Amino acid sequence: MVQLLDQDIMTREVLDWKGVHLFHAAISSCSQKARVYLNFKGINWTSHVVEMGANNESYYMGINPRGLVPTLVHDGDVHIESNDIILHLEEHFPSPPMIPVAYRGSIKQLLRHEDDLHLQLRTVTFRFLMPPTNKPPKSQEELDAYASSGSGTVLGIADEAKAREIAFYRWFLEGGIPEKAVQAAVAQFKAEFMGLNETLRSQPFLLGDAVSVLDIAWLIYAHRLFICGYPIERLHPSLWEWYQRLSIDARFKDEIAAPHEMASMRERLPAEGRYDRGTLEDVCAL
Ligand SMILES: N[C@@H](CCC(=O)N[C@@H](CS)C(=O)NCC(=O)O)C(=O)O
Repeated sequence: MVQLLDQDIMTREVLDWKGVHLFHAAISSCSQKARVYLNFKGINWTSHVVEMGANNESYYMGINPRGLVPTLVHDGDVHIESNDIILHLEEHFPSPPMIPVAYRGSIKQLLRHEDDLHLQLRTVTFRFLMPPTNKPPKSQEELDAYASSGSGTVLGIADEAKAREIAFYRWFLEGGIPEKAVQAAVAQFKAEFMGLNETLRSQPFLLGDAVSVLDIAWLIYAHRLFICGYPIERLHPSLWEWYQRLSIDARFKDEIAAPHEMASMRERLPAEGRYDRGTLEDVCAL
């Protein structure tokens, strides 16, 4: 669990907050995951929307030293990392349970495996979904400011996650995301999706007969890949059936479809020129 220590937090006002507060952004996949989970649990929470850009300003960097969303403030304790946020809430709000008893020992590892692909998800997103622009998403000056803002520590230790973030955004200052990185990311998702598809051939949900936190986590990824142009239906029919079944459930639908800019994106991509350098299927030879 990543519950920050006092010394990690510079925006001190949150330490006095009572109840469940979530800092999140509409189109952020990790925020979607946390919101879907909150919907399933029926937990009352206070929303703090973080506009992209404001996540690197000093107020938010003082709450989350990585400058990433989501962040949970629960009765004055600050938790980062979407999967850890979910696991923390599951401990405090056990009903209805969203981790089958048989998986209580392994769920952390299963979720970590999903989170390990987060930068790959962002790679595919920036390549196929973001509006075309010649301006890098973050300038060198912005990256320098990011490097030195916030406490710089997580759990009291100098945080290495920032370096990964900076390396990702430096790609855009050096000519864009390398095509090889896009292809490698999609290949990793394909391998994962093949495994999930196999599981879903014999059971309705990833951990058995009931929806679990693992379904939430992977559905968000499957949705993002789908709107980027990944052919789930053609390559992974059981995964597609699961995705179709779950994504019409209001607890998912309201979070993954609500932001209009995302909802209609798959349809708008060709007209916006996103496919001028090839569709995901072309680029990744799927
Ligand atoms: N492993 C982290 C990843 C968090 C993350 O990368 N969040 C993205 C949105 S999904 C973000 O805040 N991006 C802002 C940025 O790149 O500046 C988690 O699960 O919470």
